[in-house]
Amino acid sequence: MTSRTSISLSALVLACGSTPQEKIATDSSSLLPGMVNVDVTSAQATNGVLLGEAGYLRRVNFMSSYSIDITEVTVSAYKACVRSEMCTEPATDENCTWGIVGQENYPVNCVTWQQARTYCDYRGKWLPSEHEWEYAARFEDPSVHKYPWGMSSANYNTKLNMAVLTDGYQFTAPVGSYSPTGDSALGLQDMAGNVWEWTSSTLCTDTNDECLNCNADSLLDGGWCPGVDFPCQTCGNPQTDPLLNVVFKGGGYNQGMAYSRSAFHYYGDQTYYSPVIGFRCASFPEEE
Ligand SMILES: [Ca+2]
Ligand SMILES: [Ca+2]
Repeated sequence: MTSRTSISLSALVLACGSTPQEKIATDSSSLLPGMVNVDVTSAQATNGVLLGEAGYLRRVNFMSSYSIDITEVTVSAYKACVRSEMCTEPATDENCTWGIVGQENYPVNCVTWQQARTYCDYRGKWLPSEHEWEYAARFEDPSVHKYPWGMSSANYNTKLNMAVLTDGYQFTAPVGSYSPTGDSALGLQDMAGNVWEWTSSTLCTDTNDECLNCNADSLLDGGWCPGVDFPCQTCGNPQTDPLLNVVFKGGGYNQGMAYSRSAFHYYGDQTYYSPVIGFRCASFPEEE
């Protein structure tokens, strides 16, 4: 049996044909504070971790630890990418945060999936897969983390920005406004509520059994790339099919608690954007 831990990161990078580490090396600003390491040692020791919920459980193996942004990507952070001319400006419809004075520390929203991907690429990172996002939100035992902070929805209006009038914000809130009360076990902020967050994952439906059964062995056979859950071709390739649905996670400011469960996901095609959707990025962990 192949040892997952014996596969070096450099081998993975070669297999994926992309070199996020090289970008990190040439862009010191990507070594920003504000990421946490998601250690997968325990998940590997127990043959993976169950993510999802009843009826939608998936056993997931991660081949390497990774890091993930503590906050949603802010308007201010996104601005640097626009200035570099690598990113394009978000839309400016009603309730979009781009260009609004005083909202630099709000999550950038009204960006398409491709705009989110481009920003993460600019930072030498990647858009997390659904599994990377969900494991980070529910770490380390998903069975006790229905929400990022645990199982209870008590005092929810102090833990996330959602559709209630008593939580202080009708639309988006500055990132971290509900910290530390609503933080995940890893200290991640706004993993429930505020804006939904794009992931790299394509939508796998119940009618697509082959895709749902794309388990750890398939992943090993097909290689593993950061930010990719299912290398199965049956899931489709969003790069070549712009109408393929991709997944976003965590619920938004206009939804209720049911949508903010860490296992829940919704989806849109690559051209979709909304004031209720933003994103955060993942990367390789910083070297010790
Ligand atoms: Ca609210
Ligand atoms: Ca969020």
